[in-house]
Amino acid sequence: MTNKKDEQLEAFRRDHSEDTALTTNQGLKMAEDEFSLKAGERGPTLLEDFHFREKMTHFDHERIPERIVHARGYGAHGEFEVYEDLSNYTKAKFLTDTSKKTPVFVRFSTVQGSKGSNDTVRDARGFATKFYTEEGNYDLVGNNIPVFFIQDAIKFPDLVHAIKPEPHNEIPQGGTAHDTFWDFFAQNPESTHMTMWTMSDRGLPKSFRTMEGFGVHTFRLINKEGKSHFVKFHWKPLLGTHSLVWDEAQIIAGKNSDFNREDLYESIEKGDYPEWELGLQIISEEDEFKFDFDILDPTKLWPEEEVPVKRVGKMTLNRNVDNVFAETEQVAFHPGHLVPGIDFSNDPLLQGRLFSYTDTQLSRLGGPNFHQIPINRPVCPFANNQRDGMHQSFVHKGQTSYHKNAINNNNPHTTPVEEGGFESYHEKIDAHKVRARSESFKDHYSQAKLYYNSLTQPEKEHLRDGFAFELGKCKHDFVKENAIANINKVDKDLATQIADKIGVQAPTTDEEVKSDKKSPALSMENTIKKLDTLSVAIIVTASSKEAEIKDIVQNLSDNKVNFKLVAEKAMTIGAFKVSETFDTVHSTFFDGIIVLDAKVPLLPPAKDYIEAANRHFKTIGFSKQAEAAIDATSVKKDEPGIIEIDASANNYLDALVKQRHWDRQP
Ligand code: HDD
Repeated sequence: MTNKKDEQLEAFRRDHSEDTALTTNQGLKMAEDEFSLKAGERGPTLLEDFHFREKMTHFDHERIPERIVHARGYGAHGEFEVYEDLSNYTKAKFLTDTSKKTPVFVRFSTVQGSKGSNDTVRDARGFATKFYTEEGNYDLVGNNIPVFFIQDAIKFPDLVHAIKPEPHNEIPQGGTAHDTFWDFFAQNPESTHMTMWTMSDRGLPKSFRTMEGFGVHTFRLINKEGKSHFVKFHWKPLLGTHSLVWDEAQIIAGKNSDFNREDLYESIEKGDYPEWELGLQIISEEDEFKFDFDILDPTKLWPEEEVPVKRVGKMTLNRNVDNVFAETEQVAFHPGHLVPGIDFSNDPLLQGRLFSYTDTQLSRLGGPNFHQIPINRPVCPFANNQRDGMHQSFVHKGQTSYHKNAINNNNPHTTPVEEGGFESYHEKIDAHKVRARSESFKDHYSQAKLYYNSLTQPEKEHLRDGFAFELGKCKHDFVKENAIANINKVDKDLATQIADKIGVQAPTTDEEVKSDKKSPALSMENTIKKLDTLSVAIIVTASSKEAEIKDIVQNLSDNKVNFKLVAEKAMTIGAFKVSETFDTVHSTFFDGIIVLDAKVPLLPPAKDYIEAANRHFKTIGFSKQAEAAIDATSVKKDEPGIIEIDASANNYLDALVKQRHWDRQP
């Protein structure tokens, strides 16, 4: 695969695999790189050792500040193609020309934790996409949750101070199980809706590949005639939206803190390219006030049943980075990176973001020329009169660096709108300056209730347990009580169940939203379920038969199911090399397990494999001769998803595709 971005990056790649002399940064070939220059073999190091000083100075400055939020992230390159010409809505070329493949770079992230935190924490996930279009970079800087905690960007520092580890002890890392978050939640009820999402299974994505993405804000699409439509952007994963369960997420956090990034990296290396469809929800200007929520309020979603999602294109991630620091760490996203045909709405959260993203790069990437870092460069020409600054890497020729000028024929010049120059949407504004929240932004509970109503019973229970875990860890009873009082405004039964679990007074007042309204699209039970790239651990022993393994793995492969053979220790069984062991992987890493030998549970970690798979509602297969293995555990053979497999495991695949057997829930 090569595309314009790939070609551009090629000019910056350095490959030292060929015969390469080690030099200083000035190009001086060095004869020695192991020993500093000393006064005598056993003497002190000399100040004149420029090679030592240069090497050490560079090393001392290798780290840059991590992102203030979304510090832990992982990225990949890919392409986007639009299915149909959307020029009725927008003049953005990457959304109108179906023959174009637009290079993209995507960075997924957790929000709360630091760069070294765990992948499988309970949190929202960032989903930031940079489209390198021929009209400039367009960034869609979204999350895996369609709404946000706050309505006005001026509260972002407060939110982040509350959500991050507490300042006096820097605890907790990666989650929200602490007083300041729940104090914020109770005192700032606009955060209720998003918190319902983060406490639910949505806060525990199984894979970046099985996450939805949302632009969150309402944006505008503008067509050639200057007509505007309101739009919300969605990414719909073609593998469906799937999550971990909490116990599983916690085990994985200990056994593989890189679980999500490894999954993304390896699936791209294998050629199992992750894919998402771009979805648009469109509301015409005339319909702006037709809804029972304000479309400018970022704590509100547009129910898909009321405003359908039109799938307009596909993004495929097909190339891992060459260097994580150079690309993933230095990539700088900004919701204000626009192309003609897309514009902002007056969502006050979006408006404030437009300041913050450039500002943060100045300290993170060390100055105003971060757009020149290879990963950030547009693939189209870019020129203006901005000059100098830290890390300037261009040599601008000529006498002029101002607009307008006659000396250089007024170059670089502006471009008329008809020829592709950007102009902001001509929105009419007639208003008083105020610091205020619009009346239309004041309902914080109806959509929190809509979300809760839309979940299945197991999903509701997971949500309750999420609250109980995170809130239960607070030290102050009044913080817990205030939070329960806030949840009570969504659903009294939910608040009562959580209060019972965390040992505070159940609510006595009846303040909940009275509504049965549901949006089926919000439940992950209604997502796509397919076998593609699911993974299975086949647990074998030295007495397992090659022939038996062969039929099963053939069928799994034919159905695009990944598998690993796992045993007590590394071994070979006929043509099969078993390199994974109970030490190196765990059943939590797989979507299902198959047991092929009655002796398996006699091996202590293996019994845990089977029982963990059972309590995580996964599909467990066993061969006739391994029946006794299941009998030796607490797994009940007559429960859903516990399958005595036929010769090629077809019946196992029928169960595996369901992914979880919630009806096993106690
Ligand atoms: Fe933000 C990073 C997503 C509100 C200020 N944000 C950041 C990233 C994502 C989001 C995905 C990581 C980008 C990357 O991978 O480099 N942020 C969101 C979404 C929001 C949101 C979906 C609400 C709809 N953010 C938001 C507000 C502000 C910020 C209201 C401040 C006014 N966000 C930042 C930031 C970050 C950032 C501090 C940290 C690193 C960076 O920008 O580049 O400026």
